[in-house]
Amino acid sequence: MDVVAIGESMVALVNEPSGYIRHADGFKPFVAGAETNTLVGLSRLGHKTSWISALGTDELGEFILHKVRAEQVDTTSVSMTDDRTGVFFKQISPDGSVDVTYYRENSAASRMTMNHIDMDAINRAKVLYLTGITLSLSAQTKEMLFNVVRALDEEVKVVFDPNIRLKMWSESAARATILEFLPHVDYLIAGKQEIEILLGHQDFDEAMEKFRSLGCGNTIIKLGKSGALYDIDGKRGKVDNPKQFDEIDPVGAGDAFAAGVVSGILEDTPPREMIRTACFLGGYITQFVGDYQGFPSRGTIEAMLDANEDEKV
Ligand code: KDG
Repeated sequence: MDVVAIGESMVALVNEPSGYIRHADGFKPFVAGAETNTLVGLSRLGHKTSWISALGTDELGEFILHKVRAEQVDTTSVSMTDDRTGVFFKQISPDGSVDVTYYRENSAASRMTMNHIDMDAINRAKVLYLTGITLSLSAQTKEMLFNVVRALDEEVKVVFDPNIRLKMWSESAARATILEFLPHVDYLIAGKQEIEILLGHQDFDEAMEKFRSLGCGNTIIKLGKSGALYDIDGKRGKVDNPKQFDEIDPVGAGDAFAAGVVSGILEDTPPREMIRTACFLGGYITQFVGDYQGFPSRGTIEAMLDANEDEKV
């Protein structure tokens, strides 16, 4: 396996027409989960991916399983349990902002423990992809994730996106837990607001130093429409977004960006090129409703990046 990820996926119900849910005529179901979004992207790029999670033995769980499997993500490590599958409503408000309402407390995934984890399978992968969402689900999933990274072989690279969801935990709880987790991380991918939450400032050079001193050797900081900064293998730089896209649904952008980074790690892509592709993917995906539905094929990415390079010449 190239990449294994552990995390919760839920059914997202998105109102139609878009706007306030109070005026909805119906809801369309989508699979949503930061880790599966990234795995689907990686799978569409041709990498071998596997997802570890728990779902309820219910129709929502089956819905998720069918969709994720259809994307060639291996689901043999997904446990079907007696708890419920999580669900949430996602409203794309008239001003374009996104509002989510979760119904995920005591969900099947929030009750995962080390009993759901096959460490041998994880240790055979090249990359383990994790997000802070799993640290925030419950005390039990937090303990599980710390145990996983402690039992991990050194050769497996941990890529981590804090994905701080303030509906899940407070800033102080997120800060304390994530800073404790970082020594186990090889590549941190964080947004600028997350740097502020973690360190109380947005001095990005200082942030990179700090993360390195904590034991996390590589940092990527996402700057939204302004591109991204990186400190990878001792090389630092800034990449502008190769293209600006018309945004319809921003959710999933960070997960597509992460797919670009993980794919670059797997293919040994030089840092600047890796981050340029990640920025492209993060922007591209926002043109489509749904977290991963619009994720492009490798051919589309290469053609658009090449065309863009030509325009600049
Ligand atoms: O990154 C997108 C995810 O945030 C979304 O799909 C839902 O996983 C989710 C969460 O926990 O918010």
